[in-house]
Amino acid sequence: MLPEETRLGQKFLLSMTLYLDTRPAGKSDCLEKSVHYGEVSAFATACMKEHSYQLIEAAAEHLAEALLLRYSQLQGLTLELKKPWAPVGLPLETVSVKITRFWHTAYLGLGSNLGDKKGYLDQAVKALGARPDCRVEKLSSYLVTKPYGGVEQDDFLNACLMLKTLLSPEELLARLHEIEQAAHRERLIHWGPRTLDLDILLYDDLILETEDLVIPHPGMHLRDFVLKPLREIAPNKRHPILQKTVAQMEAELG
Ligand code: PH2
Ligand code: MG
Ligand code: MG
Repeated sequence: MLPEETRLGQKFLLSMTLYLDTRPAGKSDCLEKSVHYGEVSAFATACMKEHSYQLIEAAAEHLAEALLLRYSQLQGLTLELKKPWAPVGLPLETVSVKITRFWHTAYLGLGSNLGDKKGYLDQAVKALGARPDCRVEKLSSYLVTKPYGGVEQDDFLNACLMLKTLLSPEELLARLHEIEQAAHRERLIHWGPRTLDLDILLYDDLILETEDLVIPHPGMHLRDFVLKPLREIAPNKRHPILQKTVAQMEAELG
């Protein structure tokens, strides 16, 4: 934050724990099946030298993301960034931040019942995969479904997808809203016709209730238009509260 800190540059001490499956490299004795720690160290050093930040929080966050994007075998990492001789006027050796960041798995529901329905779903899938922090891993077929919930309206086209993401649930929700807005989604009638609706169904095994976001999606186990496409891509995924698999929930709905 201090002008002379950015002008002179800073020394940092970096410590990392990388999480990946070491078994393939362990069995084959083949470096390509693991992550080269020398390369990682050089990459982290270059990344730290290339960028300048106000905060060690920002430096750590950016470095963690750069590493997770660069090394596809990494499932996650813990990174501690220590700054020696911080100008606090006390005999502190270091100040530091220590963060843990992982790839997460989210299941999303997609729906459209206005205009070019298939076009809107295609556009959403493309937009979700457009940034490096989200990867669409599986996509169900598109199913024509009858409107659920009592509002008289056109049939829906629904689908589900599996997403690998570095985004937090709140960030993912904001990203979904951006994509809905780009599809000219207008929130006129509650549960009424929409060009594009994107819902977070599941996020890892997380149970979350905030004012803006409830995970698992509270109605998912009651909706055929969610469970049918979801069963195509994740029949054995278990609902973290109901403790039932997607296939079980669908069978019980009848
Ligand atoms: N979405 C709703 C309300 N009703 N019905 C179907 N068939 N498909 C939907 O995606 C859907 C619905 C509110 O999001
Ligand atoms: Mg919905
Ligand atoms: Mg919605």
